[in-house]
Amino acid sequence: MSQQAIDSLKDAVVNMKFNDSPELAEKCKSSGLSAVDILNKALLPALDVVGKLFKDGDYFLPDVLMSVKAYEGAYKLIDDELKAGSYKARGKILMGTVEGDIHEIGKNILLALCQGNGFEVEDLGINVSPATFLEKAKEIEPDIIGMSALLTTTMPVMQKVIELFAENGLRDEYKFIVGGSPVNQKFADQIGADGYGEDAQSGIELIKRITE
Ligand code: B12
Repeated sequence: MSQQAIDSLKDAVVNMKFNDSPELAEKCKSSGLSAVDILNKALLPALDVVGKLFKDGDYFLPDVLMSVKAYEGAYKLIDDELKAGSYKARGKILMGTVEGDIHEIGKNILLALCQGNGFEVEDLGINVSPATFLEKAKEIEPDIIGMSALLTTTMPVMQKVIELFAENGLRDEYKFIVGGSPVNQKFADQIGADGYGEDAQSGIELIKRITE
């Protein structure tokens, strides 16, 4: 029964059935599965499949967004239980799209994966200034600060963020990771970032490596 519920929920997320996913998550719960099980056995493997379909060109952006919507609808139902402490957070991630840039889809997918993997997430949103990164980091003391940029013109802001932390004597308090389609490992090295992720999957693997 519970395996069937898991399979149906996973199928709903992979196949973008966002109207069905909340009810299917509810069914998983009533069949006795814990939030952690629902996350690890259905939602995460589903996002994994979606990520691969996108990478292989079988899914396009609207497909990914609808799958993420299906994921979010189900995730909402287990969020409280996860946050209640039955699942110890693996680390805290502060993330935002840098100043001048309003692209957020990739960042949001990575954040969904972070949440799904049990990380605590603080999303600064889009168009985030270096000062805001600094202010929020001081307040919540994250393990990792993630920055996203989709424009070649906004990539340099990532360096400004790291420099501002350095000027305030806080560079080594945090690990900085960067991503977004124009960003690459070489650029990450140039600006002194601690890591680069090509896509959400490699992003989450990087985050796990850093926090392990
Ligand atoms: C959707 C989109 C928009 C939407 C954004 C909507 C939204 N809510 O995000 C809208 C229409 C608003 C938009 C606006 C603009 N856009 Co636009 N946009 C795109 C488009 C088509 C898709 C971007 C996207 O979401 N990709 C899908 C996601 C899943 O991929 P991703 O963002 O790369 O993220 C993945 C990885 O990079 C990584 N990742 C991302 N962030 C991070 C962070 C970390 C820490 C890690 C580890 C990993 C990671 O993981 C993600 C998941 O796998 C791209 C073209 C393209 N094919 O990329 C152009 C594109 C990025 N846009 C472009 C441009 C020029 C603009 C505009 C300037 C257009 C204009 N003249 O107004 C404005 C800019 C506004 C601004 N100030 O930001 C150019 C950029 C060119 C350049 N090299 O600078 C592109 C490349 C289109 C093009 N070929 O010309 N855009």
